[in-house]
Amino acid sequence: MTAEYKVLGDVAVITLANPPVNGLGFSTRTGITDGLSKALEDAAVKAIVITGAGKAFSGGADIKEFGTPKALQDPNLLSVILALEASTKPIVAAIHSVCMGGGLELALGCHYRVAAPGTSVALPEVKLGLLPGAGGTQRLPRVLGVETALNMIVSGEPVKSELLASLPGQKLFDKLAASPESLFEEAVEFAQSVAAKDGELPLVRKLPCKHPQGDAYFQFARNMVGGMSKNYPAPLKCVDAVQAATQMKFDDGMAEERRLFTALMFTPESLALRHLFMAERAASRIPDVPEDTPQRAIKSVGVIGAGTMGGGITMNFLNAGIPVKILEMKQEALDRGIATIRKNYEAQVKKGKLKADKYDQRMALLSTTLAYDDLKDADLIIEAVFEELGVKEKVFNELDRVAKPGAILASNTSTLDVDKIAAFTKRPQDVVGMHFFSPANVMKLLEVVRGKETAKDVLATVMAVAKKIKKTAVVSGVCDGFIGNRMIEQYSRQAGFLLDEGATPQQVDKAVEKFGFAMGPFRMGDLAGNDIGWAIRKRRAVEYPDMKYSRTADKLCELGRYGQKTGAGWYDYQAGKRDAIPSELVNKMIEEHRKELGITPRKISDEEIVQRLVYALVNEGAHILEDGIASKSGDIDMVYLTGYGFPIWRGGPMHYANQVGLYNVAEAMKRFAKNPRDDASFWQPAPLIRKLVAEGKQFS
Ligand code: T1G
Repeated sequence: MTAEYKVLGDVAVITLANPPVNGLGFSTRTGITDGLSKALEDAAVKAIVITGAGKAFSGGADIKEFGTPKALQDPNLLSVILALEASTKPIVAAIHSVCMGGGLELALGCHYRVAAPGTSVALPEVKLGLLPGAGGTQRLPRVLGVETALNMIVSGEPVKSELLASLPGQKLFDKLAASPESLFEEAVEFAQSVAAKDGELPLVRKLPCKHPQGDAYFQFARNMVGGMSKNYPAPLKCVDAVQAATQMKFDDGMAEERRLFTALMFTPESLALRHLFMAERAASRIPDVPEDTPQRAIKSVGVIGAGTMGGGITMNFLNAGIPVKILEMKQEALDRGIATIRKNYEAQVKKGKLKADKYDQRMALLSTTLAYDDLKDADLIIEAVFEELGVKEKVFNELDRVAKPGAILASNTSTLDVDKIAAFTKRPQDVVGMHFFSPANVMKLLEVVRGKETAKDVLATVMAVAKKIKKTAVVSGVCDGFIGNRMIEQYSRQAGFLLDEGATPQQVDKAVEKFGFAMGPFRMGDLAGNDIGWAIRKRRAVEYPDMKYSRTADKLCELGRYGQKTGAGWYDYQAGKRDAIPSELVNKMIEEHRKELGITPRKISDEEIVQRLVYALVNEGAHILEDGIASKSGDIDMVYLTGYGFPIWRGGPMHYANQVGLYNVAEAMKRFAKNPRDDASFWQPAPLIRKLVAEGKQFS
């Protein structure tokens, strides 16, 4: 069992011991009820303390158990909490570090709660598309008040224990320990003090739960969360559950919470969010790199290039407290780069997102140079220079000359071959790709591109650095476009073919934005710059002459319509505005082009638009798995979610394909392959998809 029992004098101690975060899985729940029985049977025991070993009191129900029989196996969490409430001896929860979800619900079933300062307290179930399902919606309002509790439940965000303990009239914490170090001792003393008390033991369930404005408040709350909830139901159900706490007897409120929770458990949105919770953490695990691989110390970073990417990359490290030296060839380039970094920080200070002293601290970590030799002590050097192999060669020749042995040499390239770049040095084992996404200080995604000689400790180090700078790092092998850009290539091709066949840019964009993408392909092109895709297509036309494309995008660029930066792209824009206005000129150009191709435009459904764009991602993603470029389908989902605006409540392209059913996806692909205007060879379902369909399996 993963809960330990011991007796200290007249106090029994039950310690949750299920690393890493004391998830309340079956073995832990059994350990708690076993310990409780022993304590109740032991006459010498006058009081009980429940605490958590390691880095958490408890991170909640064991998410890994969800959907398995164990999750409901008795003693289930509800029955454990009822047993705590029914105890005839006082139970004190000694809470430290992390007290979340079912962990907080467990503590609310205790008679008393003593917390260490600095403890993160949350009911984050809504982030999993759920709501607290073990009494959190019924008990938390009783100890914190309806509004504070509802805010915590609907946001899922953690609040520090000392802030909650300071709220007037709060009954969540009976005592705030002086420090995390003294928590346990103070909790034991507190238990001894209440053991001596006569009278009924306090139960949260018996506290009143009302809101003075009643229904009017909850209507207001529904309006507030309505926006968040248009794509997934959980936030509004949270409001329903808390309102039930103010209108029903406790046990009826609990039954209502259970009904609402159970209904959410198997919604596609919750399945998607739980998949992503696991996929995000699994992405940091590289199959052939043991988790205990020693890492290189990264105490200082060099960045080459003070342009948009170099500046953004630099900010990530400054934000994490890591000193950065930026190298440029000319002083004015350095001055421009530093000015941009300052402007970004000053904007954050102005918005109240960054304290002025923190801004100063970060800028104090920044230095500049015009000489490669000044990078000789850097532990990690990242180049963000012009995307041209010849330029990279010069940079890496210099780095090979000046960098200290063991320094990690990283390229921010988004399309070039990392193996070729590594070959510009005598230390290919120290070379890796770190592909940041623009704006590099904002976008969470980092593609870590491993060359065939990249050392395992270099990978382990870069993955740890990524976590430190708050990036979602995904390892990619070396191929054209790595994972994300290789997939968006197929997505963009389909978008072009759809125009040739009869759709308009606004119809395609609206269809995918209704599906949930942050931005459709054409609005995205206008934002990022249509000339970027144009340059890539020109390069690819040489490398892959038989790759079929629609010519519309090229024709657009030949008109100089690169997008917002030229004031016109797929859409028209009014000066200084970013609102995309459907362009008569462009739609005429598309019609003319159809005539040149001899195509009679046809009406294309939104469903076909979404399927051709999303399944193009899925088919290419399957090839990426077959080629070993990505090691797991969850990695591909993380890339597309954090780098390309795939709707989070759909779990990523590969998870979405699983939910649609790979058989149905394959059948759609076969239909698209029959379309003479399309690319029949591309639409052959990838061998991996055919294999999974034949075996009745899914992407794992
Ligand atoms: N269950 C199982 N494993 C969990 C877990 C959980 N609740 N929380 C974390 N882990 C694993 C995680 O997968 C990873 O392991 C390792 O712990 C470290 O995680 C009935 C239904 C607690 C703040 O949503 O927010 O209770 O994958 O890298 O940065 O109402 O984990 O690497 O092997 O995130 O220090 C509600 C989710 C559950 C909390 C720690 N609870 N966890 O952050 O470490 S539903 C949550 C977190 C519930 C009840 C309902 C964070 C953390 P591995 P990590 P961290």
